[in-house]
Formats: sequence, C-alpha cells, structure tokens
Amino acid sequence: MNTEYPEVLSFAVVGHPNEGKSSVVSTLTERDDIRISSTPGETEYAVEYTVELDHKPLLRFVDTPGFQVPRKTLKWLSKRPVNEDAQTISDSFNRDFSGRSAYIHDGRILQAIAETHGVLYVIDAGKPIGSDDLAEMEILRRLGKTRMAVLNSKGDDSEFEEQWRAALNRHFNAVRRFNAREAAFDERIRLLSALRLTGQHWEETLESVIRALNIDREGRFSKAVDIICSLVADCMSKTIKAPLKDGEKPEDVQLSMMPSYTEWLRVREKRAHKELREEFRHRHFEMELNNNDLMIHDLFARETWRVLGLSKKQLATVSALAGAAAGAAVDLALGEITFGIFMAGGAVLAGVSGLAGSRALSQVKVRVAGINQQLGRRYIEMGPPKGIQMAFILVDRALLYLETVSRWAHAKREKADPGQQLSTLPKTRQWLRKNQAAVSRFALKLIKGKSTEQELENLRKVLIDVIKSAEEGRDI
Ligand SMILES: Nc1nc2c(ncn2[C@@H]2O[C@H](COP(=O)(O)OP(=O)(O)OP(=O)(O)O)[C@@H](O)[C@H]2O)c(=O)[nH]1
Ligand SMILES: [Mg+2]
Repeated sequence: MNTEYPEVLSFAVVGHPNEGKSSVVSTLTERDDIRISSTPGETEYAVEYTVELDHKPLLRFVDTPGFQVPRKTLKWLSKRPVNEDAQTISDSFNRDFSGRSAYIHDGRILQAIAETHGVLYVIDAGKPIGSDDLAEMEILRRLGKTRMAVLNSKGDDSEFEEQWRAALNRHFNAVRRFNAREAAFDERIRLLSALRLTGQHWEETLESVIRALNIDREGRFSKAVDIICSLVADCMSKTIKAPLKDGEKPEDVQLSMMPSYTEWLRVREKRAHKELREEFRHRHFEMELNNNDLMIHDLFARETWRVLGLSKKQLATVSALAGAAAGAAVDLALGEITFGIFMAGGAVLAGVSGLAGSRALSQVKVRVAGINQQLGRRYIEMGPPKGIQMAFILVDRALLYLETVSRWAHAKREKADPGQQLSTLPKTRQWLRKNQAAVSRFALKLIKGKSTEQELENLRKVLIDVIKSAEEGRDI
C-alpha cells in the first residue's frame, strides 16, 4: 500500500485509430517498448502502464484501441438514460454487443474509461473535424469523466486549429498541445500541470506527483554525474600489463598491447553510455545518430579529437593551473596529433616509436618493470593515459550523450532528422577556466595514482552546475 500517494490516478488515453494514442502513452510513461505503428489498428486491447518511482506506482495511463464505430456507439448511447454512470454504460454496451466484432474496440474503450479517473482524448488537428470526431467527443462527454483533449499533431495543423479548438472547448475541461514524439521532460510536466487544474479532487495528488517527478529528474542527473565521474576515473587510471619475454623487444610488445588498451577504453565508455541511457529509461531503443552528430565518430577518431576537448592553448593553461610539470603541458598539447598517429596503425607507429618517450607514445605511460609473480620476470605496464585531454574528450562525449538521452521522447523511434544538431550543452572548451580546471585536477591526480576525494567532489559540483546552467541559459 502506498502511503505517500493515497490515490494512484489513472487516465484512459483514447481517440481515433492511428492518431498517436500509444505514442502519447509511451512518452508519458517513458516506455519505449509500447508498440507504435503507422498501420491503424495496431493497439487492439486496453493495456495499463504505470509510472513508478522507487517501485511505487505514481500514475497510470491506459492505452486503448481506436474507436471503431463511434456514430453507432453514440446512437446506442443516446437511447440510454442521460445520467447513467460510466461503469453502467460500459457494462450494458459490452452485454448488448457481446460477440459482435465490429463493436469490440468501442467496448474496450468504454470499459477502460469506466475504470479510470480521467480521459485524455488524442487528436491530430491536421485534418478537418469529421462526424466520427464529433461522435467521439459526444460519447466522452456523456461518460462524464474529467477529460482533456491532447493535440498531438503529426504535421501542420494551423488550417483547422480554430474549428478544432472551438469544438474541443465545448466538450473538454482542458485542451493542450502535446507532441508525443518531441516532448521532453518539461512538456510532460506541463501536460500534468494542465491536467491538475481540470479536476479539483485530484489537484493535490497531481501536485505531489509533479513534485516527485521533479525530484526524480534531479536524482537522475546526479546519478548521471556519478556515471561520468567514474568513467573518467576508470579511464584515467587504467593500466594493463603484458609479460616481456627474453629476447622480445619492448616496443614490439607495446605495439601488440595498444589495441587492447584502446579497446578497453572504448568498451568502458560504451558501458557508461548504456548506464546513462538506462537512467533515462531508454532500454530497448538504440539511438541512431546521423553524420552531423558529433557522437557518430569513434572515441579515437581524429574528428573527435579535433572538435571535442580543449584547444592546445587551453590545455597548456589548465595543465599549468592544475600543477602539471611544464614539460607535460607541451606533451598534452600534442594529444590530437599523437592519438592520430596512435590510431593510424602499426606501420606509422613503428616508425616513430621507442621506449625513450617518442611522440607516438606520449599519450600513454609505459614502463618496463621487474619481477611479477604471474607475468614472469619482466613485464610491460601500459597506462594510464599521460595526457589530460582524454578526460575532456570523455566528459564532452558523455555530456553529449546525456543530453540526447535525457531529452529524447520515448515515442520517437527513428533516426534523428538529417542536419539536426542535438547539442545545446556547452562543450568543455567553452567552459569557464575554473570549471575546466576541475576536470584537469581530477585527471592529473588519477594519472599520478593519488587520492581524488576532493577533486571528485569538485568535479561533481561543476558537472551538476553545467547541466543546470544549460537549462537556465547561464554562462558556465
Ligand atoms: N509526425 C508525427 N507522427 C506521429 C506523432 N505521433 C504519432 N505519430 C505517428 O503516427 C502513427 C500512429 O501512432 P500510434 O501512437 O501508434 O497511434 P495510435 O493512436 O496508438 O494507433 P492505433 O493503436 O493503431 O489506434 C505512427 O506512425 C507514429 O509514429 C507525432 O506527434 N508526429
Ligand atoms: Mg495504439
């Protein structure tokens, strides 16, 4: 029994076939497993979906099939006593039309409405009002539940908007535009706020639902920041070891170790992104990004290192601020070039590599060390990355990813529109220097294998601030 929310409100989401009912439910409940299809009649049964926080039900939405024969249903209804309640109407209808397949969907809709507190009527206002629409509106009015019309327009609806609004205002307690395929968190909250005002008796309950959702949203960003920090922590301290057998050249062993070293970082980053996606309830859906999205490139692609992370000048400055040795700053500045070579493959690498600290290897610390029980007498240790640029790249990519998944409507199931740039979050090179320094201080401590308690706390604050400021349009 839920004590915090004495009543779990439920809403039946109804309308014409193919108008976007399942899309509305999918986005409102953050369920990307609800079937959405361009074929009318996709939803055949009424199915209840619950919004849960900490395993407690908060709100319920019932997806329903589209009306099949609204005019016939209304004709039947008009012969009933006017003040009959929704449950009696539903029971009588389903009894009268039992076994008649043409009425089966309407029967399920009436039942769903009878069993819920309120109704969301989804319409696509991009077409003129027809007699079926008017019949549906009248049926809903007769059922007597508090109801809101949701304009989920698939295209431009300006032509018919006025006639729709006039009709909807007559039949509904509230009318609200809601684009299920684009709606981010704020729009979901606005829809609930509008719903709150439609029924006195549930105002308080919906208010606490909205409060809980806002707190949960903050909690998700806080967890997202933890995910990003532990990604940076793991990557900036990663080392791998390989035995150095007698007669083997250290540089040959290093070469053979590099693919597994970089692959480890890639896999670790993918894991963090998956965690971010799941934090925002995107489970079944893999985002497909188009060529204009920065994230399309590999972690080690030249393009990634060109457009993300800090500029060379910034790197030198923040390295100095973070207390890196003067020489290291120069080394760091080479990040872009060295990683380019690093990834270009054995031939280029072999030409410039050597244990004496060539450019090609300047991004990863390598040492030949003595006795190790498991690995044999001598071994090579590779890592952690020497340059702090890696940390900035990881932060930038994680924030881009976070921004996308945190705003992506669960009803949106296809590729991002070509040419659309998803990001409005500032990249690390646009941050204030003191915020950049939070990344570099954390990274340098990790590289040196020192305790990072204070730096971690500082970076957490900066990341939270960056995320919040982006929403408020402040300079960070
Ligand atoms: N462009 C656009 N398309 C939408 C929008 N909402 C839904 N659609 C598309 O409309 C089609 C129907 O969406 P559904 O959510 O399955 O509609 P439904 O009302 O549940 O359909 P049935 O269950 O068949 O009655 C799908 O192809 C959706 O992608 C929208 O806001 N904009
Ligand atoms: Mg449906």
